[in-house]
Amino acid sequence: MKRRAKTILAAALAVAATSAAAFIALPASAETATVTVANSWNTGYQAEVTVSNDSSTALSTWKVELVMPAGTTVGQAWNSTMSVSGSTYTFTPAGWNATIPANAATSFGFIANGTGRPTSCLVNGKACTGTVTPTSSPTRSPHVPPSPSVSPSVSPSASVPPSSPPAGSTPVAINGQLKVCGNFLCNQFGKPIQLRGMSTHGLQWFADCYNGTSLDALAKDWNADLFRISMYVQEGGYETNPAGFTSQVNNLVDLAEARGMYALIDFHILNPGDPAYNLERAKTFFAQVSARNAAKKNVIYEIANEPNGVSWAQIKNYAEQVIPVIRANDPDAVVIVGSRGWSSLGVSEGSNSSEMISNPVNASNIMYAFHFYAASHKDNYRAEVERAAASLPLFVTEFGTVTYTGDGAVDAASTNTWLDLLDRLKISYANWTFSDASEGSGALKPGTCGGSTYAGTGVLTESGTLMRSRIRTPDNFPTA
Ligand code: IDC
Repeated sequence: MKRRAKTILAAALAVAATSAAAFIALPASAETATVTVANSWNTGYQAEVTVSNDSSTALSTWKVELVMPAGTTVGQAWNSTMSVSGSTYTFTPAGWNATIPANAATSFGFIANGTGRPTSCLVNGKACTGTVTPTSSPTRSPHVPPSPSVSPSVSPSASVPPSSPPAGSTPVAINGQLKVCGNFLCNQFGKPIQLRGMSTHGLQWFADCYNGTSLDALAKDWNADLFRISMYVQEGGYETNPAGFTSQVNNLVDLAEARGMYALIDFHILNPGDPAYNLERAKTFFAQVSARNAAKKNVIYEIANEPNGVSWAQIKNYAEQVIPVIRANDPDAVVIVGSRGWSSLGVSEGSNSSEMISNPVNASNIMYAFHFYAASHKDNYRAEVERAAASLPLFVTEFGTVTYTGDGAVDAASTNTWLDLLDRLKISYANWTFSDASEGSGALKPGTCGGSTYAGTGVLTESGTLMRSRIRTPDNFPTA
C-alpha cells in the first residue's frame, strides 16, 4: 500500500516536471493544493499554489511545504510568508489569508529560479498523495518569457514577471457583457462574479497617471479587472469643459477595453451633494458616453458618486431621470446608483438601507453603490453591508484604506477585514486611488506619474502594496 502510494507520487511528480501544470490532490474532506505553473521561461518559472478547504468547517491556518530539486530555488513568494531550510520551502499565511472558510480557497505564488518542479509536497503536514492531472494553465498568464527590464534577476523590485494576457483570457473576454442576476453582478454565463480594481483620482488633476503604460501595469501586473474613471463634475472638472472631459473619459474606456478590463464611468458629484444640481449635465454627459460606447461590453455606468444631504427619494428621482437616457442608447449596460450619505447606504446620515429596500429605483439591471474608508468606517458599516447585500445588488465603487479624508495612515487590519467580507459576498470593488497623489490613499509614490515605470512594487506606497497584493490573486470567473 505504502509502496503503491509512493509509486503514484513519483509518477505524478514526473508528470508534473514535464507538464505546464500539476494538480496535486488530497483525499476528500481535507485540504488540497493545486500547483500551477502560470508562466515559464528558460531559467525559471512563476507558480501559483491554491490551497482549498474542501470540508464543511473553516480551516484556521495552513502550511505548504515544497521540496525543490537540486539546481532550482525559490526566489520570492507573495501572499504568503516563506521560510527555507535546505531544499525545503515552507509557505504559511501572509497574515490576512490564514483562515479558509468552508469550501473556499486561498492562493499564493512564487518565482522559481531554475526549471525543476517540486519533488515533494505537503499540505498541513499530510503527504500530497493521489493522482496528478496535467491541465492547461487556467490563469491569464501565457507562457512567455519575462521582459528583461522587469526580470526578477535584473530588477528585484519587480516581484513578478509581466505577462501579456492571451486573447480570450482577460476579464472582459471571459465574462463578456455583465448583467445583474438576483443580488449579484453576473457574467455572460449567468454566474455571479466579483470584479476587483482601482479608481482614478480626479481626471482634472491626475491625467498624466493614465496612459498605456500605467494601464498595462494595472491589467498585467496587478491583474486588475476593473478601472474606475472618476470624472469630477465640479472642482475644475466636467462643468468647466464638457467636451474635453467627455473625450478624456472615452479615451480611457478604450485603453481599458484594449487590455480586457471593465471601465466604470463615474460621474463624480461630491459638493453640492444633491445630484439634481447636475441633472442636466448628467443627461448630456450620459447621452454622449452611452451612445459612443453602446457596442462595448466593458462599460458600467455610475451615475452619482456620493449624494449627500439629500433624501433617498431625491436620489431615486434623479436616477429615474438619468437611467432612461442611458438605456435609450445602451439597453443592456449595468448602471450603479449612489446611496444616501456619501454612498454609505444612509448610515453616515443616521439612516440605513431599509428605505432603499422598501422603495427601490424603478429600473432593472441596476446596482447600488456603497463606499467606505477603512480607518473611519468599521463594524457598524460592515454589519449594514452584510444585511443590505441580502436584498440589494451592491457594488463598492470606491473605498479607501485610510480615513474618509483620503489621507492618514493605512488601516491594514480594517481594510483586510473589509475585503474579506466583500470577497465572501462577491461584491465588486474599486480602490481610491491609482494615482501618485501625496495622500495616504494614493497607491503610487509621489512623482511616479510622468515617469515610465508603473509595474512592480518599487513604485507603490503602503496602500498600493496592500491593494496590489489583494487584487492580483486569481479571479474566480465561472464559465459553466
Ligand atoms: C478626495 C481626494 C482629495 C481631494 C478631495 C476633494 O482624495 O485629494 O482634495 O477628494 O476633491 C470621497 C470622494 C473622493 C474623495 C475621497 C477622500 O468620493 O472624491 O477624494 N472620499 O476624501 N468620499 C469619501 C472619501
